Amino acid sequence: MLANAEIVRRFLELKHQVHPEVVSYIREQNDPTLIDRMAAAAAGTLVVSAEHIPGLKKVRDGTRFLVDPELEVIMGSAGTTGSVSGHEDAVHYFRNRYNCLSSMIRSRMTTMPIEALLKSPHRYRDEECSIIGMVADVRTTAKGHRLVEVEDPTGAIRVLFNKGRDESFAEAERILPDEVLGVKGKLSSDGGLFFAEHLFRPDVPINNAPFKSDRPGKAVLISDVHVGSDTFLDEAWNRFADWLQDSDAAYLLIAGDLVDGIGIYPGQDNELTIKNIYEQYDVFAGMLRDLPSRIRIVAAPGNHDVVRMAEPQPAIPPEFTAKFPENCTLVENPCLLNLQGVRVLMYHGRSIDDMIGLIPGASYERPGEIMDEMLKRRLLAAPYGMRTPIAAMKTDRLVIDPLPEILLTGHVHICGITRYRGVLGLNAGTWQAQTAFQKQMNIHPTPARAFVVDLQTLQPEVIDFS
Ligand code: D5M
Ligand code: FE
Ligand code: ZN
Repeated sequence: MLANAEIVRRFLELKHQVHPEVVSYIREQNDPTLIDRMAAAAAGTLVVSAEHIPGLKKVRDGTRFLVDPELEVIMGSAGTTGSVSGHEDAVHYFRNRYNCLSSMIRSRMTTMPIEALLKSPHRYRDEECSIIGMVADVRTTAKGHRLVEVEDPTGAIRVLFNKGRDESFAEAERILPDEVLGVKGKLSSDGGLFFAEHLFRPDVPINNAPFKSDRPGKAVLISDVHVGSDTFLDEAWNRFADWLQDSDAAYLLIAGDLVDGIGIYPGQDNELTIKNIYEQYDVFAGMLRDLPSRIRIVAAPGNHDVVRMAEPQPAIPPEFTAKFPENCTLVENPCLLNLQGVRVLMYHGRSIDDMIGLIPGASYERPGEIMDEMLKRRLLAAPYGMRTPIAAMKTDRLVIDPLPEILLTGHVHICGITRYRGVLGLNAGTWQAQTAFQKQMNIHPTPARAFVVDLQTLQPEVIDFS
């Protein structure tokens, strides 16, 4: 198998730099002839990128239109999430996650059931083979290697990522509980351990081609309004509302934490200007009513809203939204929207807290990197049972499938932009100034900013109302 460094070196000899995603593609294909063919295709350009991969056509997945909707809720319309129940649903839930994500990996590699390795270890010893498993446990050994227990529906095996294997080890350090991985490697001579050589994630296909609307349309994307908090920035919001009056935006998406809520954290009472939850939603409703009625508004809940914490979170129920304007659609968290054919996956982003704690080098200052990690794993939230409560249902709504053109998150109150294999990731900041708690945690919000995305070009713009 070709190593990353070897691939890069051979391109350099041919006077080319090479994009990292091309390196991982060639490594996965394990076809050295690709290097010369691609270098030839890229003659005259310095950097070899995915567009030079022979025979690789940009593809879009799935049908865009049954009819020709302006706004369609593809997944997560109000009332679609079920109640949380028992142990059996957790089994269904993880099986569904495994099935969805393993099939994404299996389309790129030939794998065998873990059971086959366990049953005839002598047969597979010293032979390179591949498995796909969900991470049941992951830890760093005393010697600094990564030891991962992976499970498929047939069995479980311990996988060792040696810290000396530089390239796969950096990824191994980022393995999260309950993500699904493909691993290529060799069985130990006693059959008790699998030595990993390479790690594969479900990932976004390298030839993913985002859909662009064929007619004009702009969407404004925000999050974390926190109405009712004494740090809610009403003047900045008013400037935003004035700006919307004159803008040509057709959609306004709000990714949760619409209000500050009641009893969300200890001592919150002292930081509320509106201490009644109904009143908080009524004031928020009034703010939406003041926006142009031509704008289609979509609002989802976050962890400060009145619905259950466990994700998927239901839409805000009607008893709180009686005063909301008719142009506002209430949806669940997460939800998948279709705006003129452009798909937006909107997720509040609670799992970002968990991922920042688990991924070496991750920071609240750079939420875009976390969105890349979500896309690589094709999961909005990987670990089960940490700070992000997950409602185990028959299907895993936190799997990213189908791929959206835009992934919108919030929660961390810091703006971030990323573009990962054609998917635009936006973390939309907040309308709340730094709270005492955030000051204590050394979190520096970037408040009062809105993203505007042109649906014809998928180019984002940030507008600052602070
Ligand atoms: O979250 C706003 C920001 O504050 C987000 O970055 C997470 C952080 N936060 C919120 N609660 C906690 C706790 N309990 N521990 C650590 N960090 C936290 P919001 O959902 O708006 O409160
Ligand atoms: Fe928030
Ligand atoms: Zn939040």
